[in-house]
Amino acid sequence: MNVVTIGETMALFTPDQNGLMRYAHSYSRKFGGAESNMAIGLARLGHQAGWISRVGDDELGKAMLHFIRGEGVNTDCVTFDTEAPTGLYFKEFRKAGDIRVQYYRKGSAASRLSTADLEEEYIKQADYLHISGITPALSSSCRDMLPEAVRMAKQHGAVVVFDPNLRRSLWSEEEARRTLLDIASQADIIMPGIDEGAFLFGTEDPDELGRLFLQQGAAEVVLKAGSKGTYYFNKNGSEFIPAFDVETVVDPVGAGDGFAAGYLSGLLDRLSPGDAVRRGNAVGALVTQAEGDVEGLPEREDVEALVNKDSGTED
Ligand code: KDG
Repeated sequence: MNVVTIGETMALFTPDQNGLMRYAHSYSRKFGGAESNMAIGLARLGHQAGWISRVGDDELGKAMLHFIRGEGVNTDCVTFDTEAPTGLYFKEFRKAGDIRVQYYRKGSAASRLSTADLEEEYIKQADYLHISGITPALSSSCRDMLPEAVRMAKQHGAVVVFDPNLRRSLWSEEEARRTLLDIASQADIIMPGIDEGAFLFGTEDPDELGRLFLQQGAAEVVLKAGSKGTYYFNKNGSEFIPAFDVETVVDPVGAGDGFAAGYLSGLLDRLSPGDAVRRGNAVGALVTQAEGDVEGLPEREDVEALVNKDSGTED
């Protein structure tokens, strides 16, 4: 397995018409969750990804598992929880550029994930363990689980990749800051957005943030500046890789997960850090071109076409 990830995926409902959701009568049902979005992105690029989670023992949980497995992600460590439902989330498109997310996930099956869900034999197969800052916000058992997953991964030589994915609605600022900084100190690669860096360290200056995250313990810092591009830092220096121009953004949700998939795909293919970031930027940009968290995740040839259009070559 190239990458193993852990986290909650929810059934995602999007009203079939734009505007205030209170007027919506019909919805499209999709699925979304930062970690499985990333895993699907990797699978679509031809890599082997595994996802650890719990889903409700209900129709949505079953459909979700079929969907994610059908996308080529290994789900051997996903279990059905008979005592809690699959979490839900709604994505309301009020008007262009105004998208709001509403969760119904408290007490969900995945919020009951705990160290008991971690199989060392499974995690041991991974070259990379990918975790996000959403998981510790779900419950105390989820919060306790992550350090144990990190321990298992490190013990077997896997690289720990952390995407802070700050979700303010899930916890208090103080708890979020403390926990995310703690996990950041255990990660080998950290992939925050500038806004998340600002939340954690009180500055939006990219160089300052790069320095602070390196100081915090990461060997590589990949700092996402949205439609501008991405900064990369390691102990040898830094580089800025501009974003790709895309047509109108249809749906930006999931672009960061696409970025993570593209970046990890680049590392797995042994690209230079700059080229891996470029691939991440390309995948992130393509995700924004389709509605849904995973529907825009590209196949390898689409990523290469975008990268090559801009630079002439990729590898
Ligand atoms: O990054 C996209 C995620 O925000 C979305 O899939 C839902 O996992 C999700 C979350 O917790 O917000």
